[in-house]
Amino acid sequence: MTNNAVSLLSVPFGLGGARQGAELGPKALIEAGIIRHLTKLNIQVINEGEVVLPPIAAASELSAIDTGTKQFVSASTNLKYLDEIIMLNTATAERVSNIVQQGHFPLILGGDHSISIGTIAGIRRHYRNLGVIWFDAHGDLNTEATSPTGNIHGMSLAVNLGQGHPLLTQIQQSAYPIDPSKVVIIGARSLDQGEREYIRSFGVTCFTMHDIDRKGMMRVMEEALAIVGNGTDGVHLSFDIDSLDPHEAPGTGTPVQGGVNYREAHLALELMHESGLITSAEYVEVNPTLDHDKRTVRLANGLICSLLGQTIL
Ligand code: EXY
Ligand code: MN
Ligand code: MN
Ligand code: MN
Repeated sequence: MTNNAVSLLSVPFGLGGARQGAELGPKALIEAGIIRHLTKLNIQVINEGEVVLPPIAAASELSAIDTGTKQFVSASTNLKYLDEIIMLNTATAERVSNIVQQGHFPLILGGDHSISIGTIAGIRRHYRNLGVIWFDAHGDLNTEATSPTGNIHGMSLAVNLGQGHPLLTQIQQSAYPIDPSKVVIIGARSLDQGEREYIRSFGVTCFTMHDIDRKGMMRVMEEALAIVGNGTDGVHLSFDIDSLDPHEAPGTGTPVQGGVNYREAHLALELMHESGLITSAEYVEVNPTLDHDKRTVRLANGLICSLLGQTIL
């Protein structure tokens, strides 16, 4: 990564998740000093401000245009907050695309993981062969047909691979598709049946916690980076803080025990930095209302710094 300039974009949105609070993530990360920390690493940080959800009247208009008939699509589906998520991600894609256009490194602060529908849509307008590293306890590979909850943060990787509700997949219109064989999930330990089937049939690579236990994080990252670096022209990191163990990162809405530990996570991000492959990143699912001692916010800030070149010595 060139690291000349990092454009920091906040997406304070939490309606894609199961509980409130992820919308407070960006503010907490900034208050904990992320801009100061990155500046200390000699990185020029441009604070691009927030993506705000346009008024919902506009959302219903957009849905009406796209469907031709319906006023509110949410009424016709089990997907929660579909109108809001379409609006938010359409706006996010535009903002992220502009950042890439300017040649800056997009660093996006979420927000729940549904925001990656917009971030990756924006990035993909500029990369013909984008690789993706998806750090997560979950697969986020559900669709309307397989989701046990209707929460769209559990569907965002599927949407990015072209699967799911047409009003979500159309946000990527005019962008290059992502090849599932260039997508690597790391840290998974909670996969629904439909997600397992998707991983097998579409050739997504998934390093589960079992693989991390057996091979160690070092080897997992070497294999992951070899996959996403092969024949791609950019690699996006989508980092869900719930990939970490809840002891290390309690401040998240869908914690799953048995996760990545503090040093494994730092090692992974240090290796991503060393690889020079990462061209954009987002950090999502930090929920400050569940983070009573600010442990998760501090850890997330440290993990951003590791990705962008901070070393111990
Ligand atoms: N698989 C479950 C669902 O689809 O509802 C849980 C998804 C949680 C998604 C989190 C953010 O990564
Ligand atoms: Mn996720
Ligand atoms: Mn997750
Ligand atoms: Mn989780």
